[in-house]
Amino acid sequence: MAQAPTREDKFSFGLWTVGWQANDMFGPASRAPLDPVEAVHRLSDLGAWGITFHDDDLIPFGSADAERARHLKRFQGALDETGLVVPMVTTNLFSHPVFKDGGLTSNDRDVRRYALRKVLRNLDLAAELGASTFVLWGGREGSETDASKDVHAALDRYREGIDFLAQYVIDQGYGLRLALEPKPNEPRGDILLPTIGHALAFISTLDNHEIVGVNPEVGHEQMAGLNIVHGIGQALWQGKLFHIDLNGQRGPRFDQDLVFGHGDVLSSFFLVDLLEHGGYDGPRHFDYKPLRTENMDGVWASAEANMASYLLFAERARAFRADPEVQAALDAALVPELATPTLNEGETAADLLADRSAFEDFDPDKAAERGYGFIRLSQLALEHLTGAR
Ligand code: GLT
Ligand code: MN
Ligand code: MN
Repeated sequence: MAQAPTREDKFSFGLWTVGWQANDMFGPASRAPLDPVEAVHRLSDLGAWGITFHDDDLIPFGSADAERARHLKRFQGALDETGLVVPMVTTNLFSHPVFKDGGLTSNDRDVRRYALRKVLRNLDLAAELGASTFVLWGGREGSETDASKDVHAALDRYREGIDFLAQYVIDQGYGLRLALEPKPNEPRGDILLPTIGHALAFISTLDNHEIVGVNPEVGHEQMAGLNIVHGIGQALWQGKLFHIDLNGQRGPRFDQDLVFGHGDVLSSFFLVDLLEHGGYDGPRHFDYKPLRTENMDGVWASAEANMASYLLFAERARAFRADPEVQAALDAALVPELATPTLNEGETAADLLADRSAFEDFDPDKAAERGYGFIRLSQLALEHLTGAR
């Protein structure tokens, strides 16, 4: 059994996760609506630290001002009672049919202006609630047919929109950073900024790139057949991992949003190892969908399962790293040697050319004889993961 989660673990959940009523393409909801106030209390009781939401999760789309204030007051009351925090807020630019061709990159300029207004209003709310991250998932930014979207212009508009929003955050003095969430497809046939790599490249073109990073989702990279551990590794390396959506996925297929650890187990283990030992101290945010087969008991069991999975992997990762046999295997595999720069300090091309040991006297055939021992290392990880060690 995993230890019980505490606030120090920084576990957070989207209101839309436990609140998902399980309506899918083939059938209507299988669960009743969940009151956000109850979600706050239940998550707090389970040991979570934070709750996140889209504007429309909390305040039904089109609510009048008084109605909006009433929803916010009730929610704030629940936060005050429990001590749960709101580390992240995001805007729904995908549900209402007005966004059927996107928000920030809709071909319709009026829709783009409306989308910016919707986000601005929500940025004010995020700042008011003390959030530090503002996520932008562009689920509808994309196309089904290449005839319909001028990608060059769409990226211009995307950049214009994100830079404008970031500038607003700076001008208002809000302590917020923006985090773009990549996804390859679904609901659009193809979504712009489909992977972590695309998003990082896009961010580097922004005027306000300092306050824009990524919010990668485990399953989204796996839908694209990519290695989430490498993706997160690069986001960390570039100082751009502002937030993360943890969940499970079994390979390239529809977005499953399984409980964390219920997809690719080995990858989940190495991901937790990276987050715990790679310098990430942000929220451990779960973005999953409780299975449609579950009633509310199952919903809360699934919330618990996400946190328990994470803690189990973290404990196993600690044991893996502390094991002297693992340390010896890492050394034998030269894993630590990769941290040594390839060139000596100040070494020039002339110096390298003059170093006969690097080329003339180097025997590639001999060097190729070495085995790296990666299988042994991998098996040691598996043994720790399965509790055999
Ligand atoms: C939606 C999507 C998620 C995003 C959410 C934030 S909304 O549920 O599937 O991956 O993180 O907009
Ligand atoms: Mn997500
Ligand atoms: Mn998803």
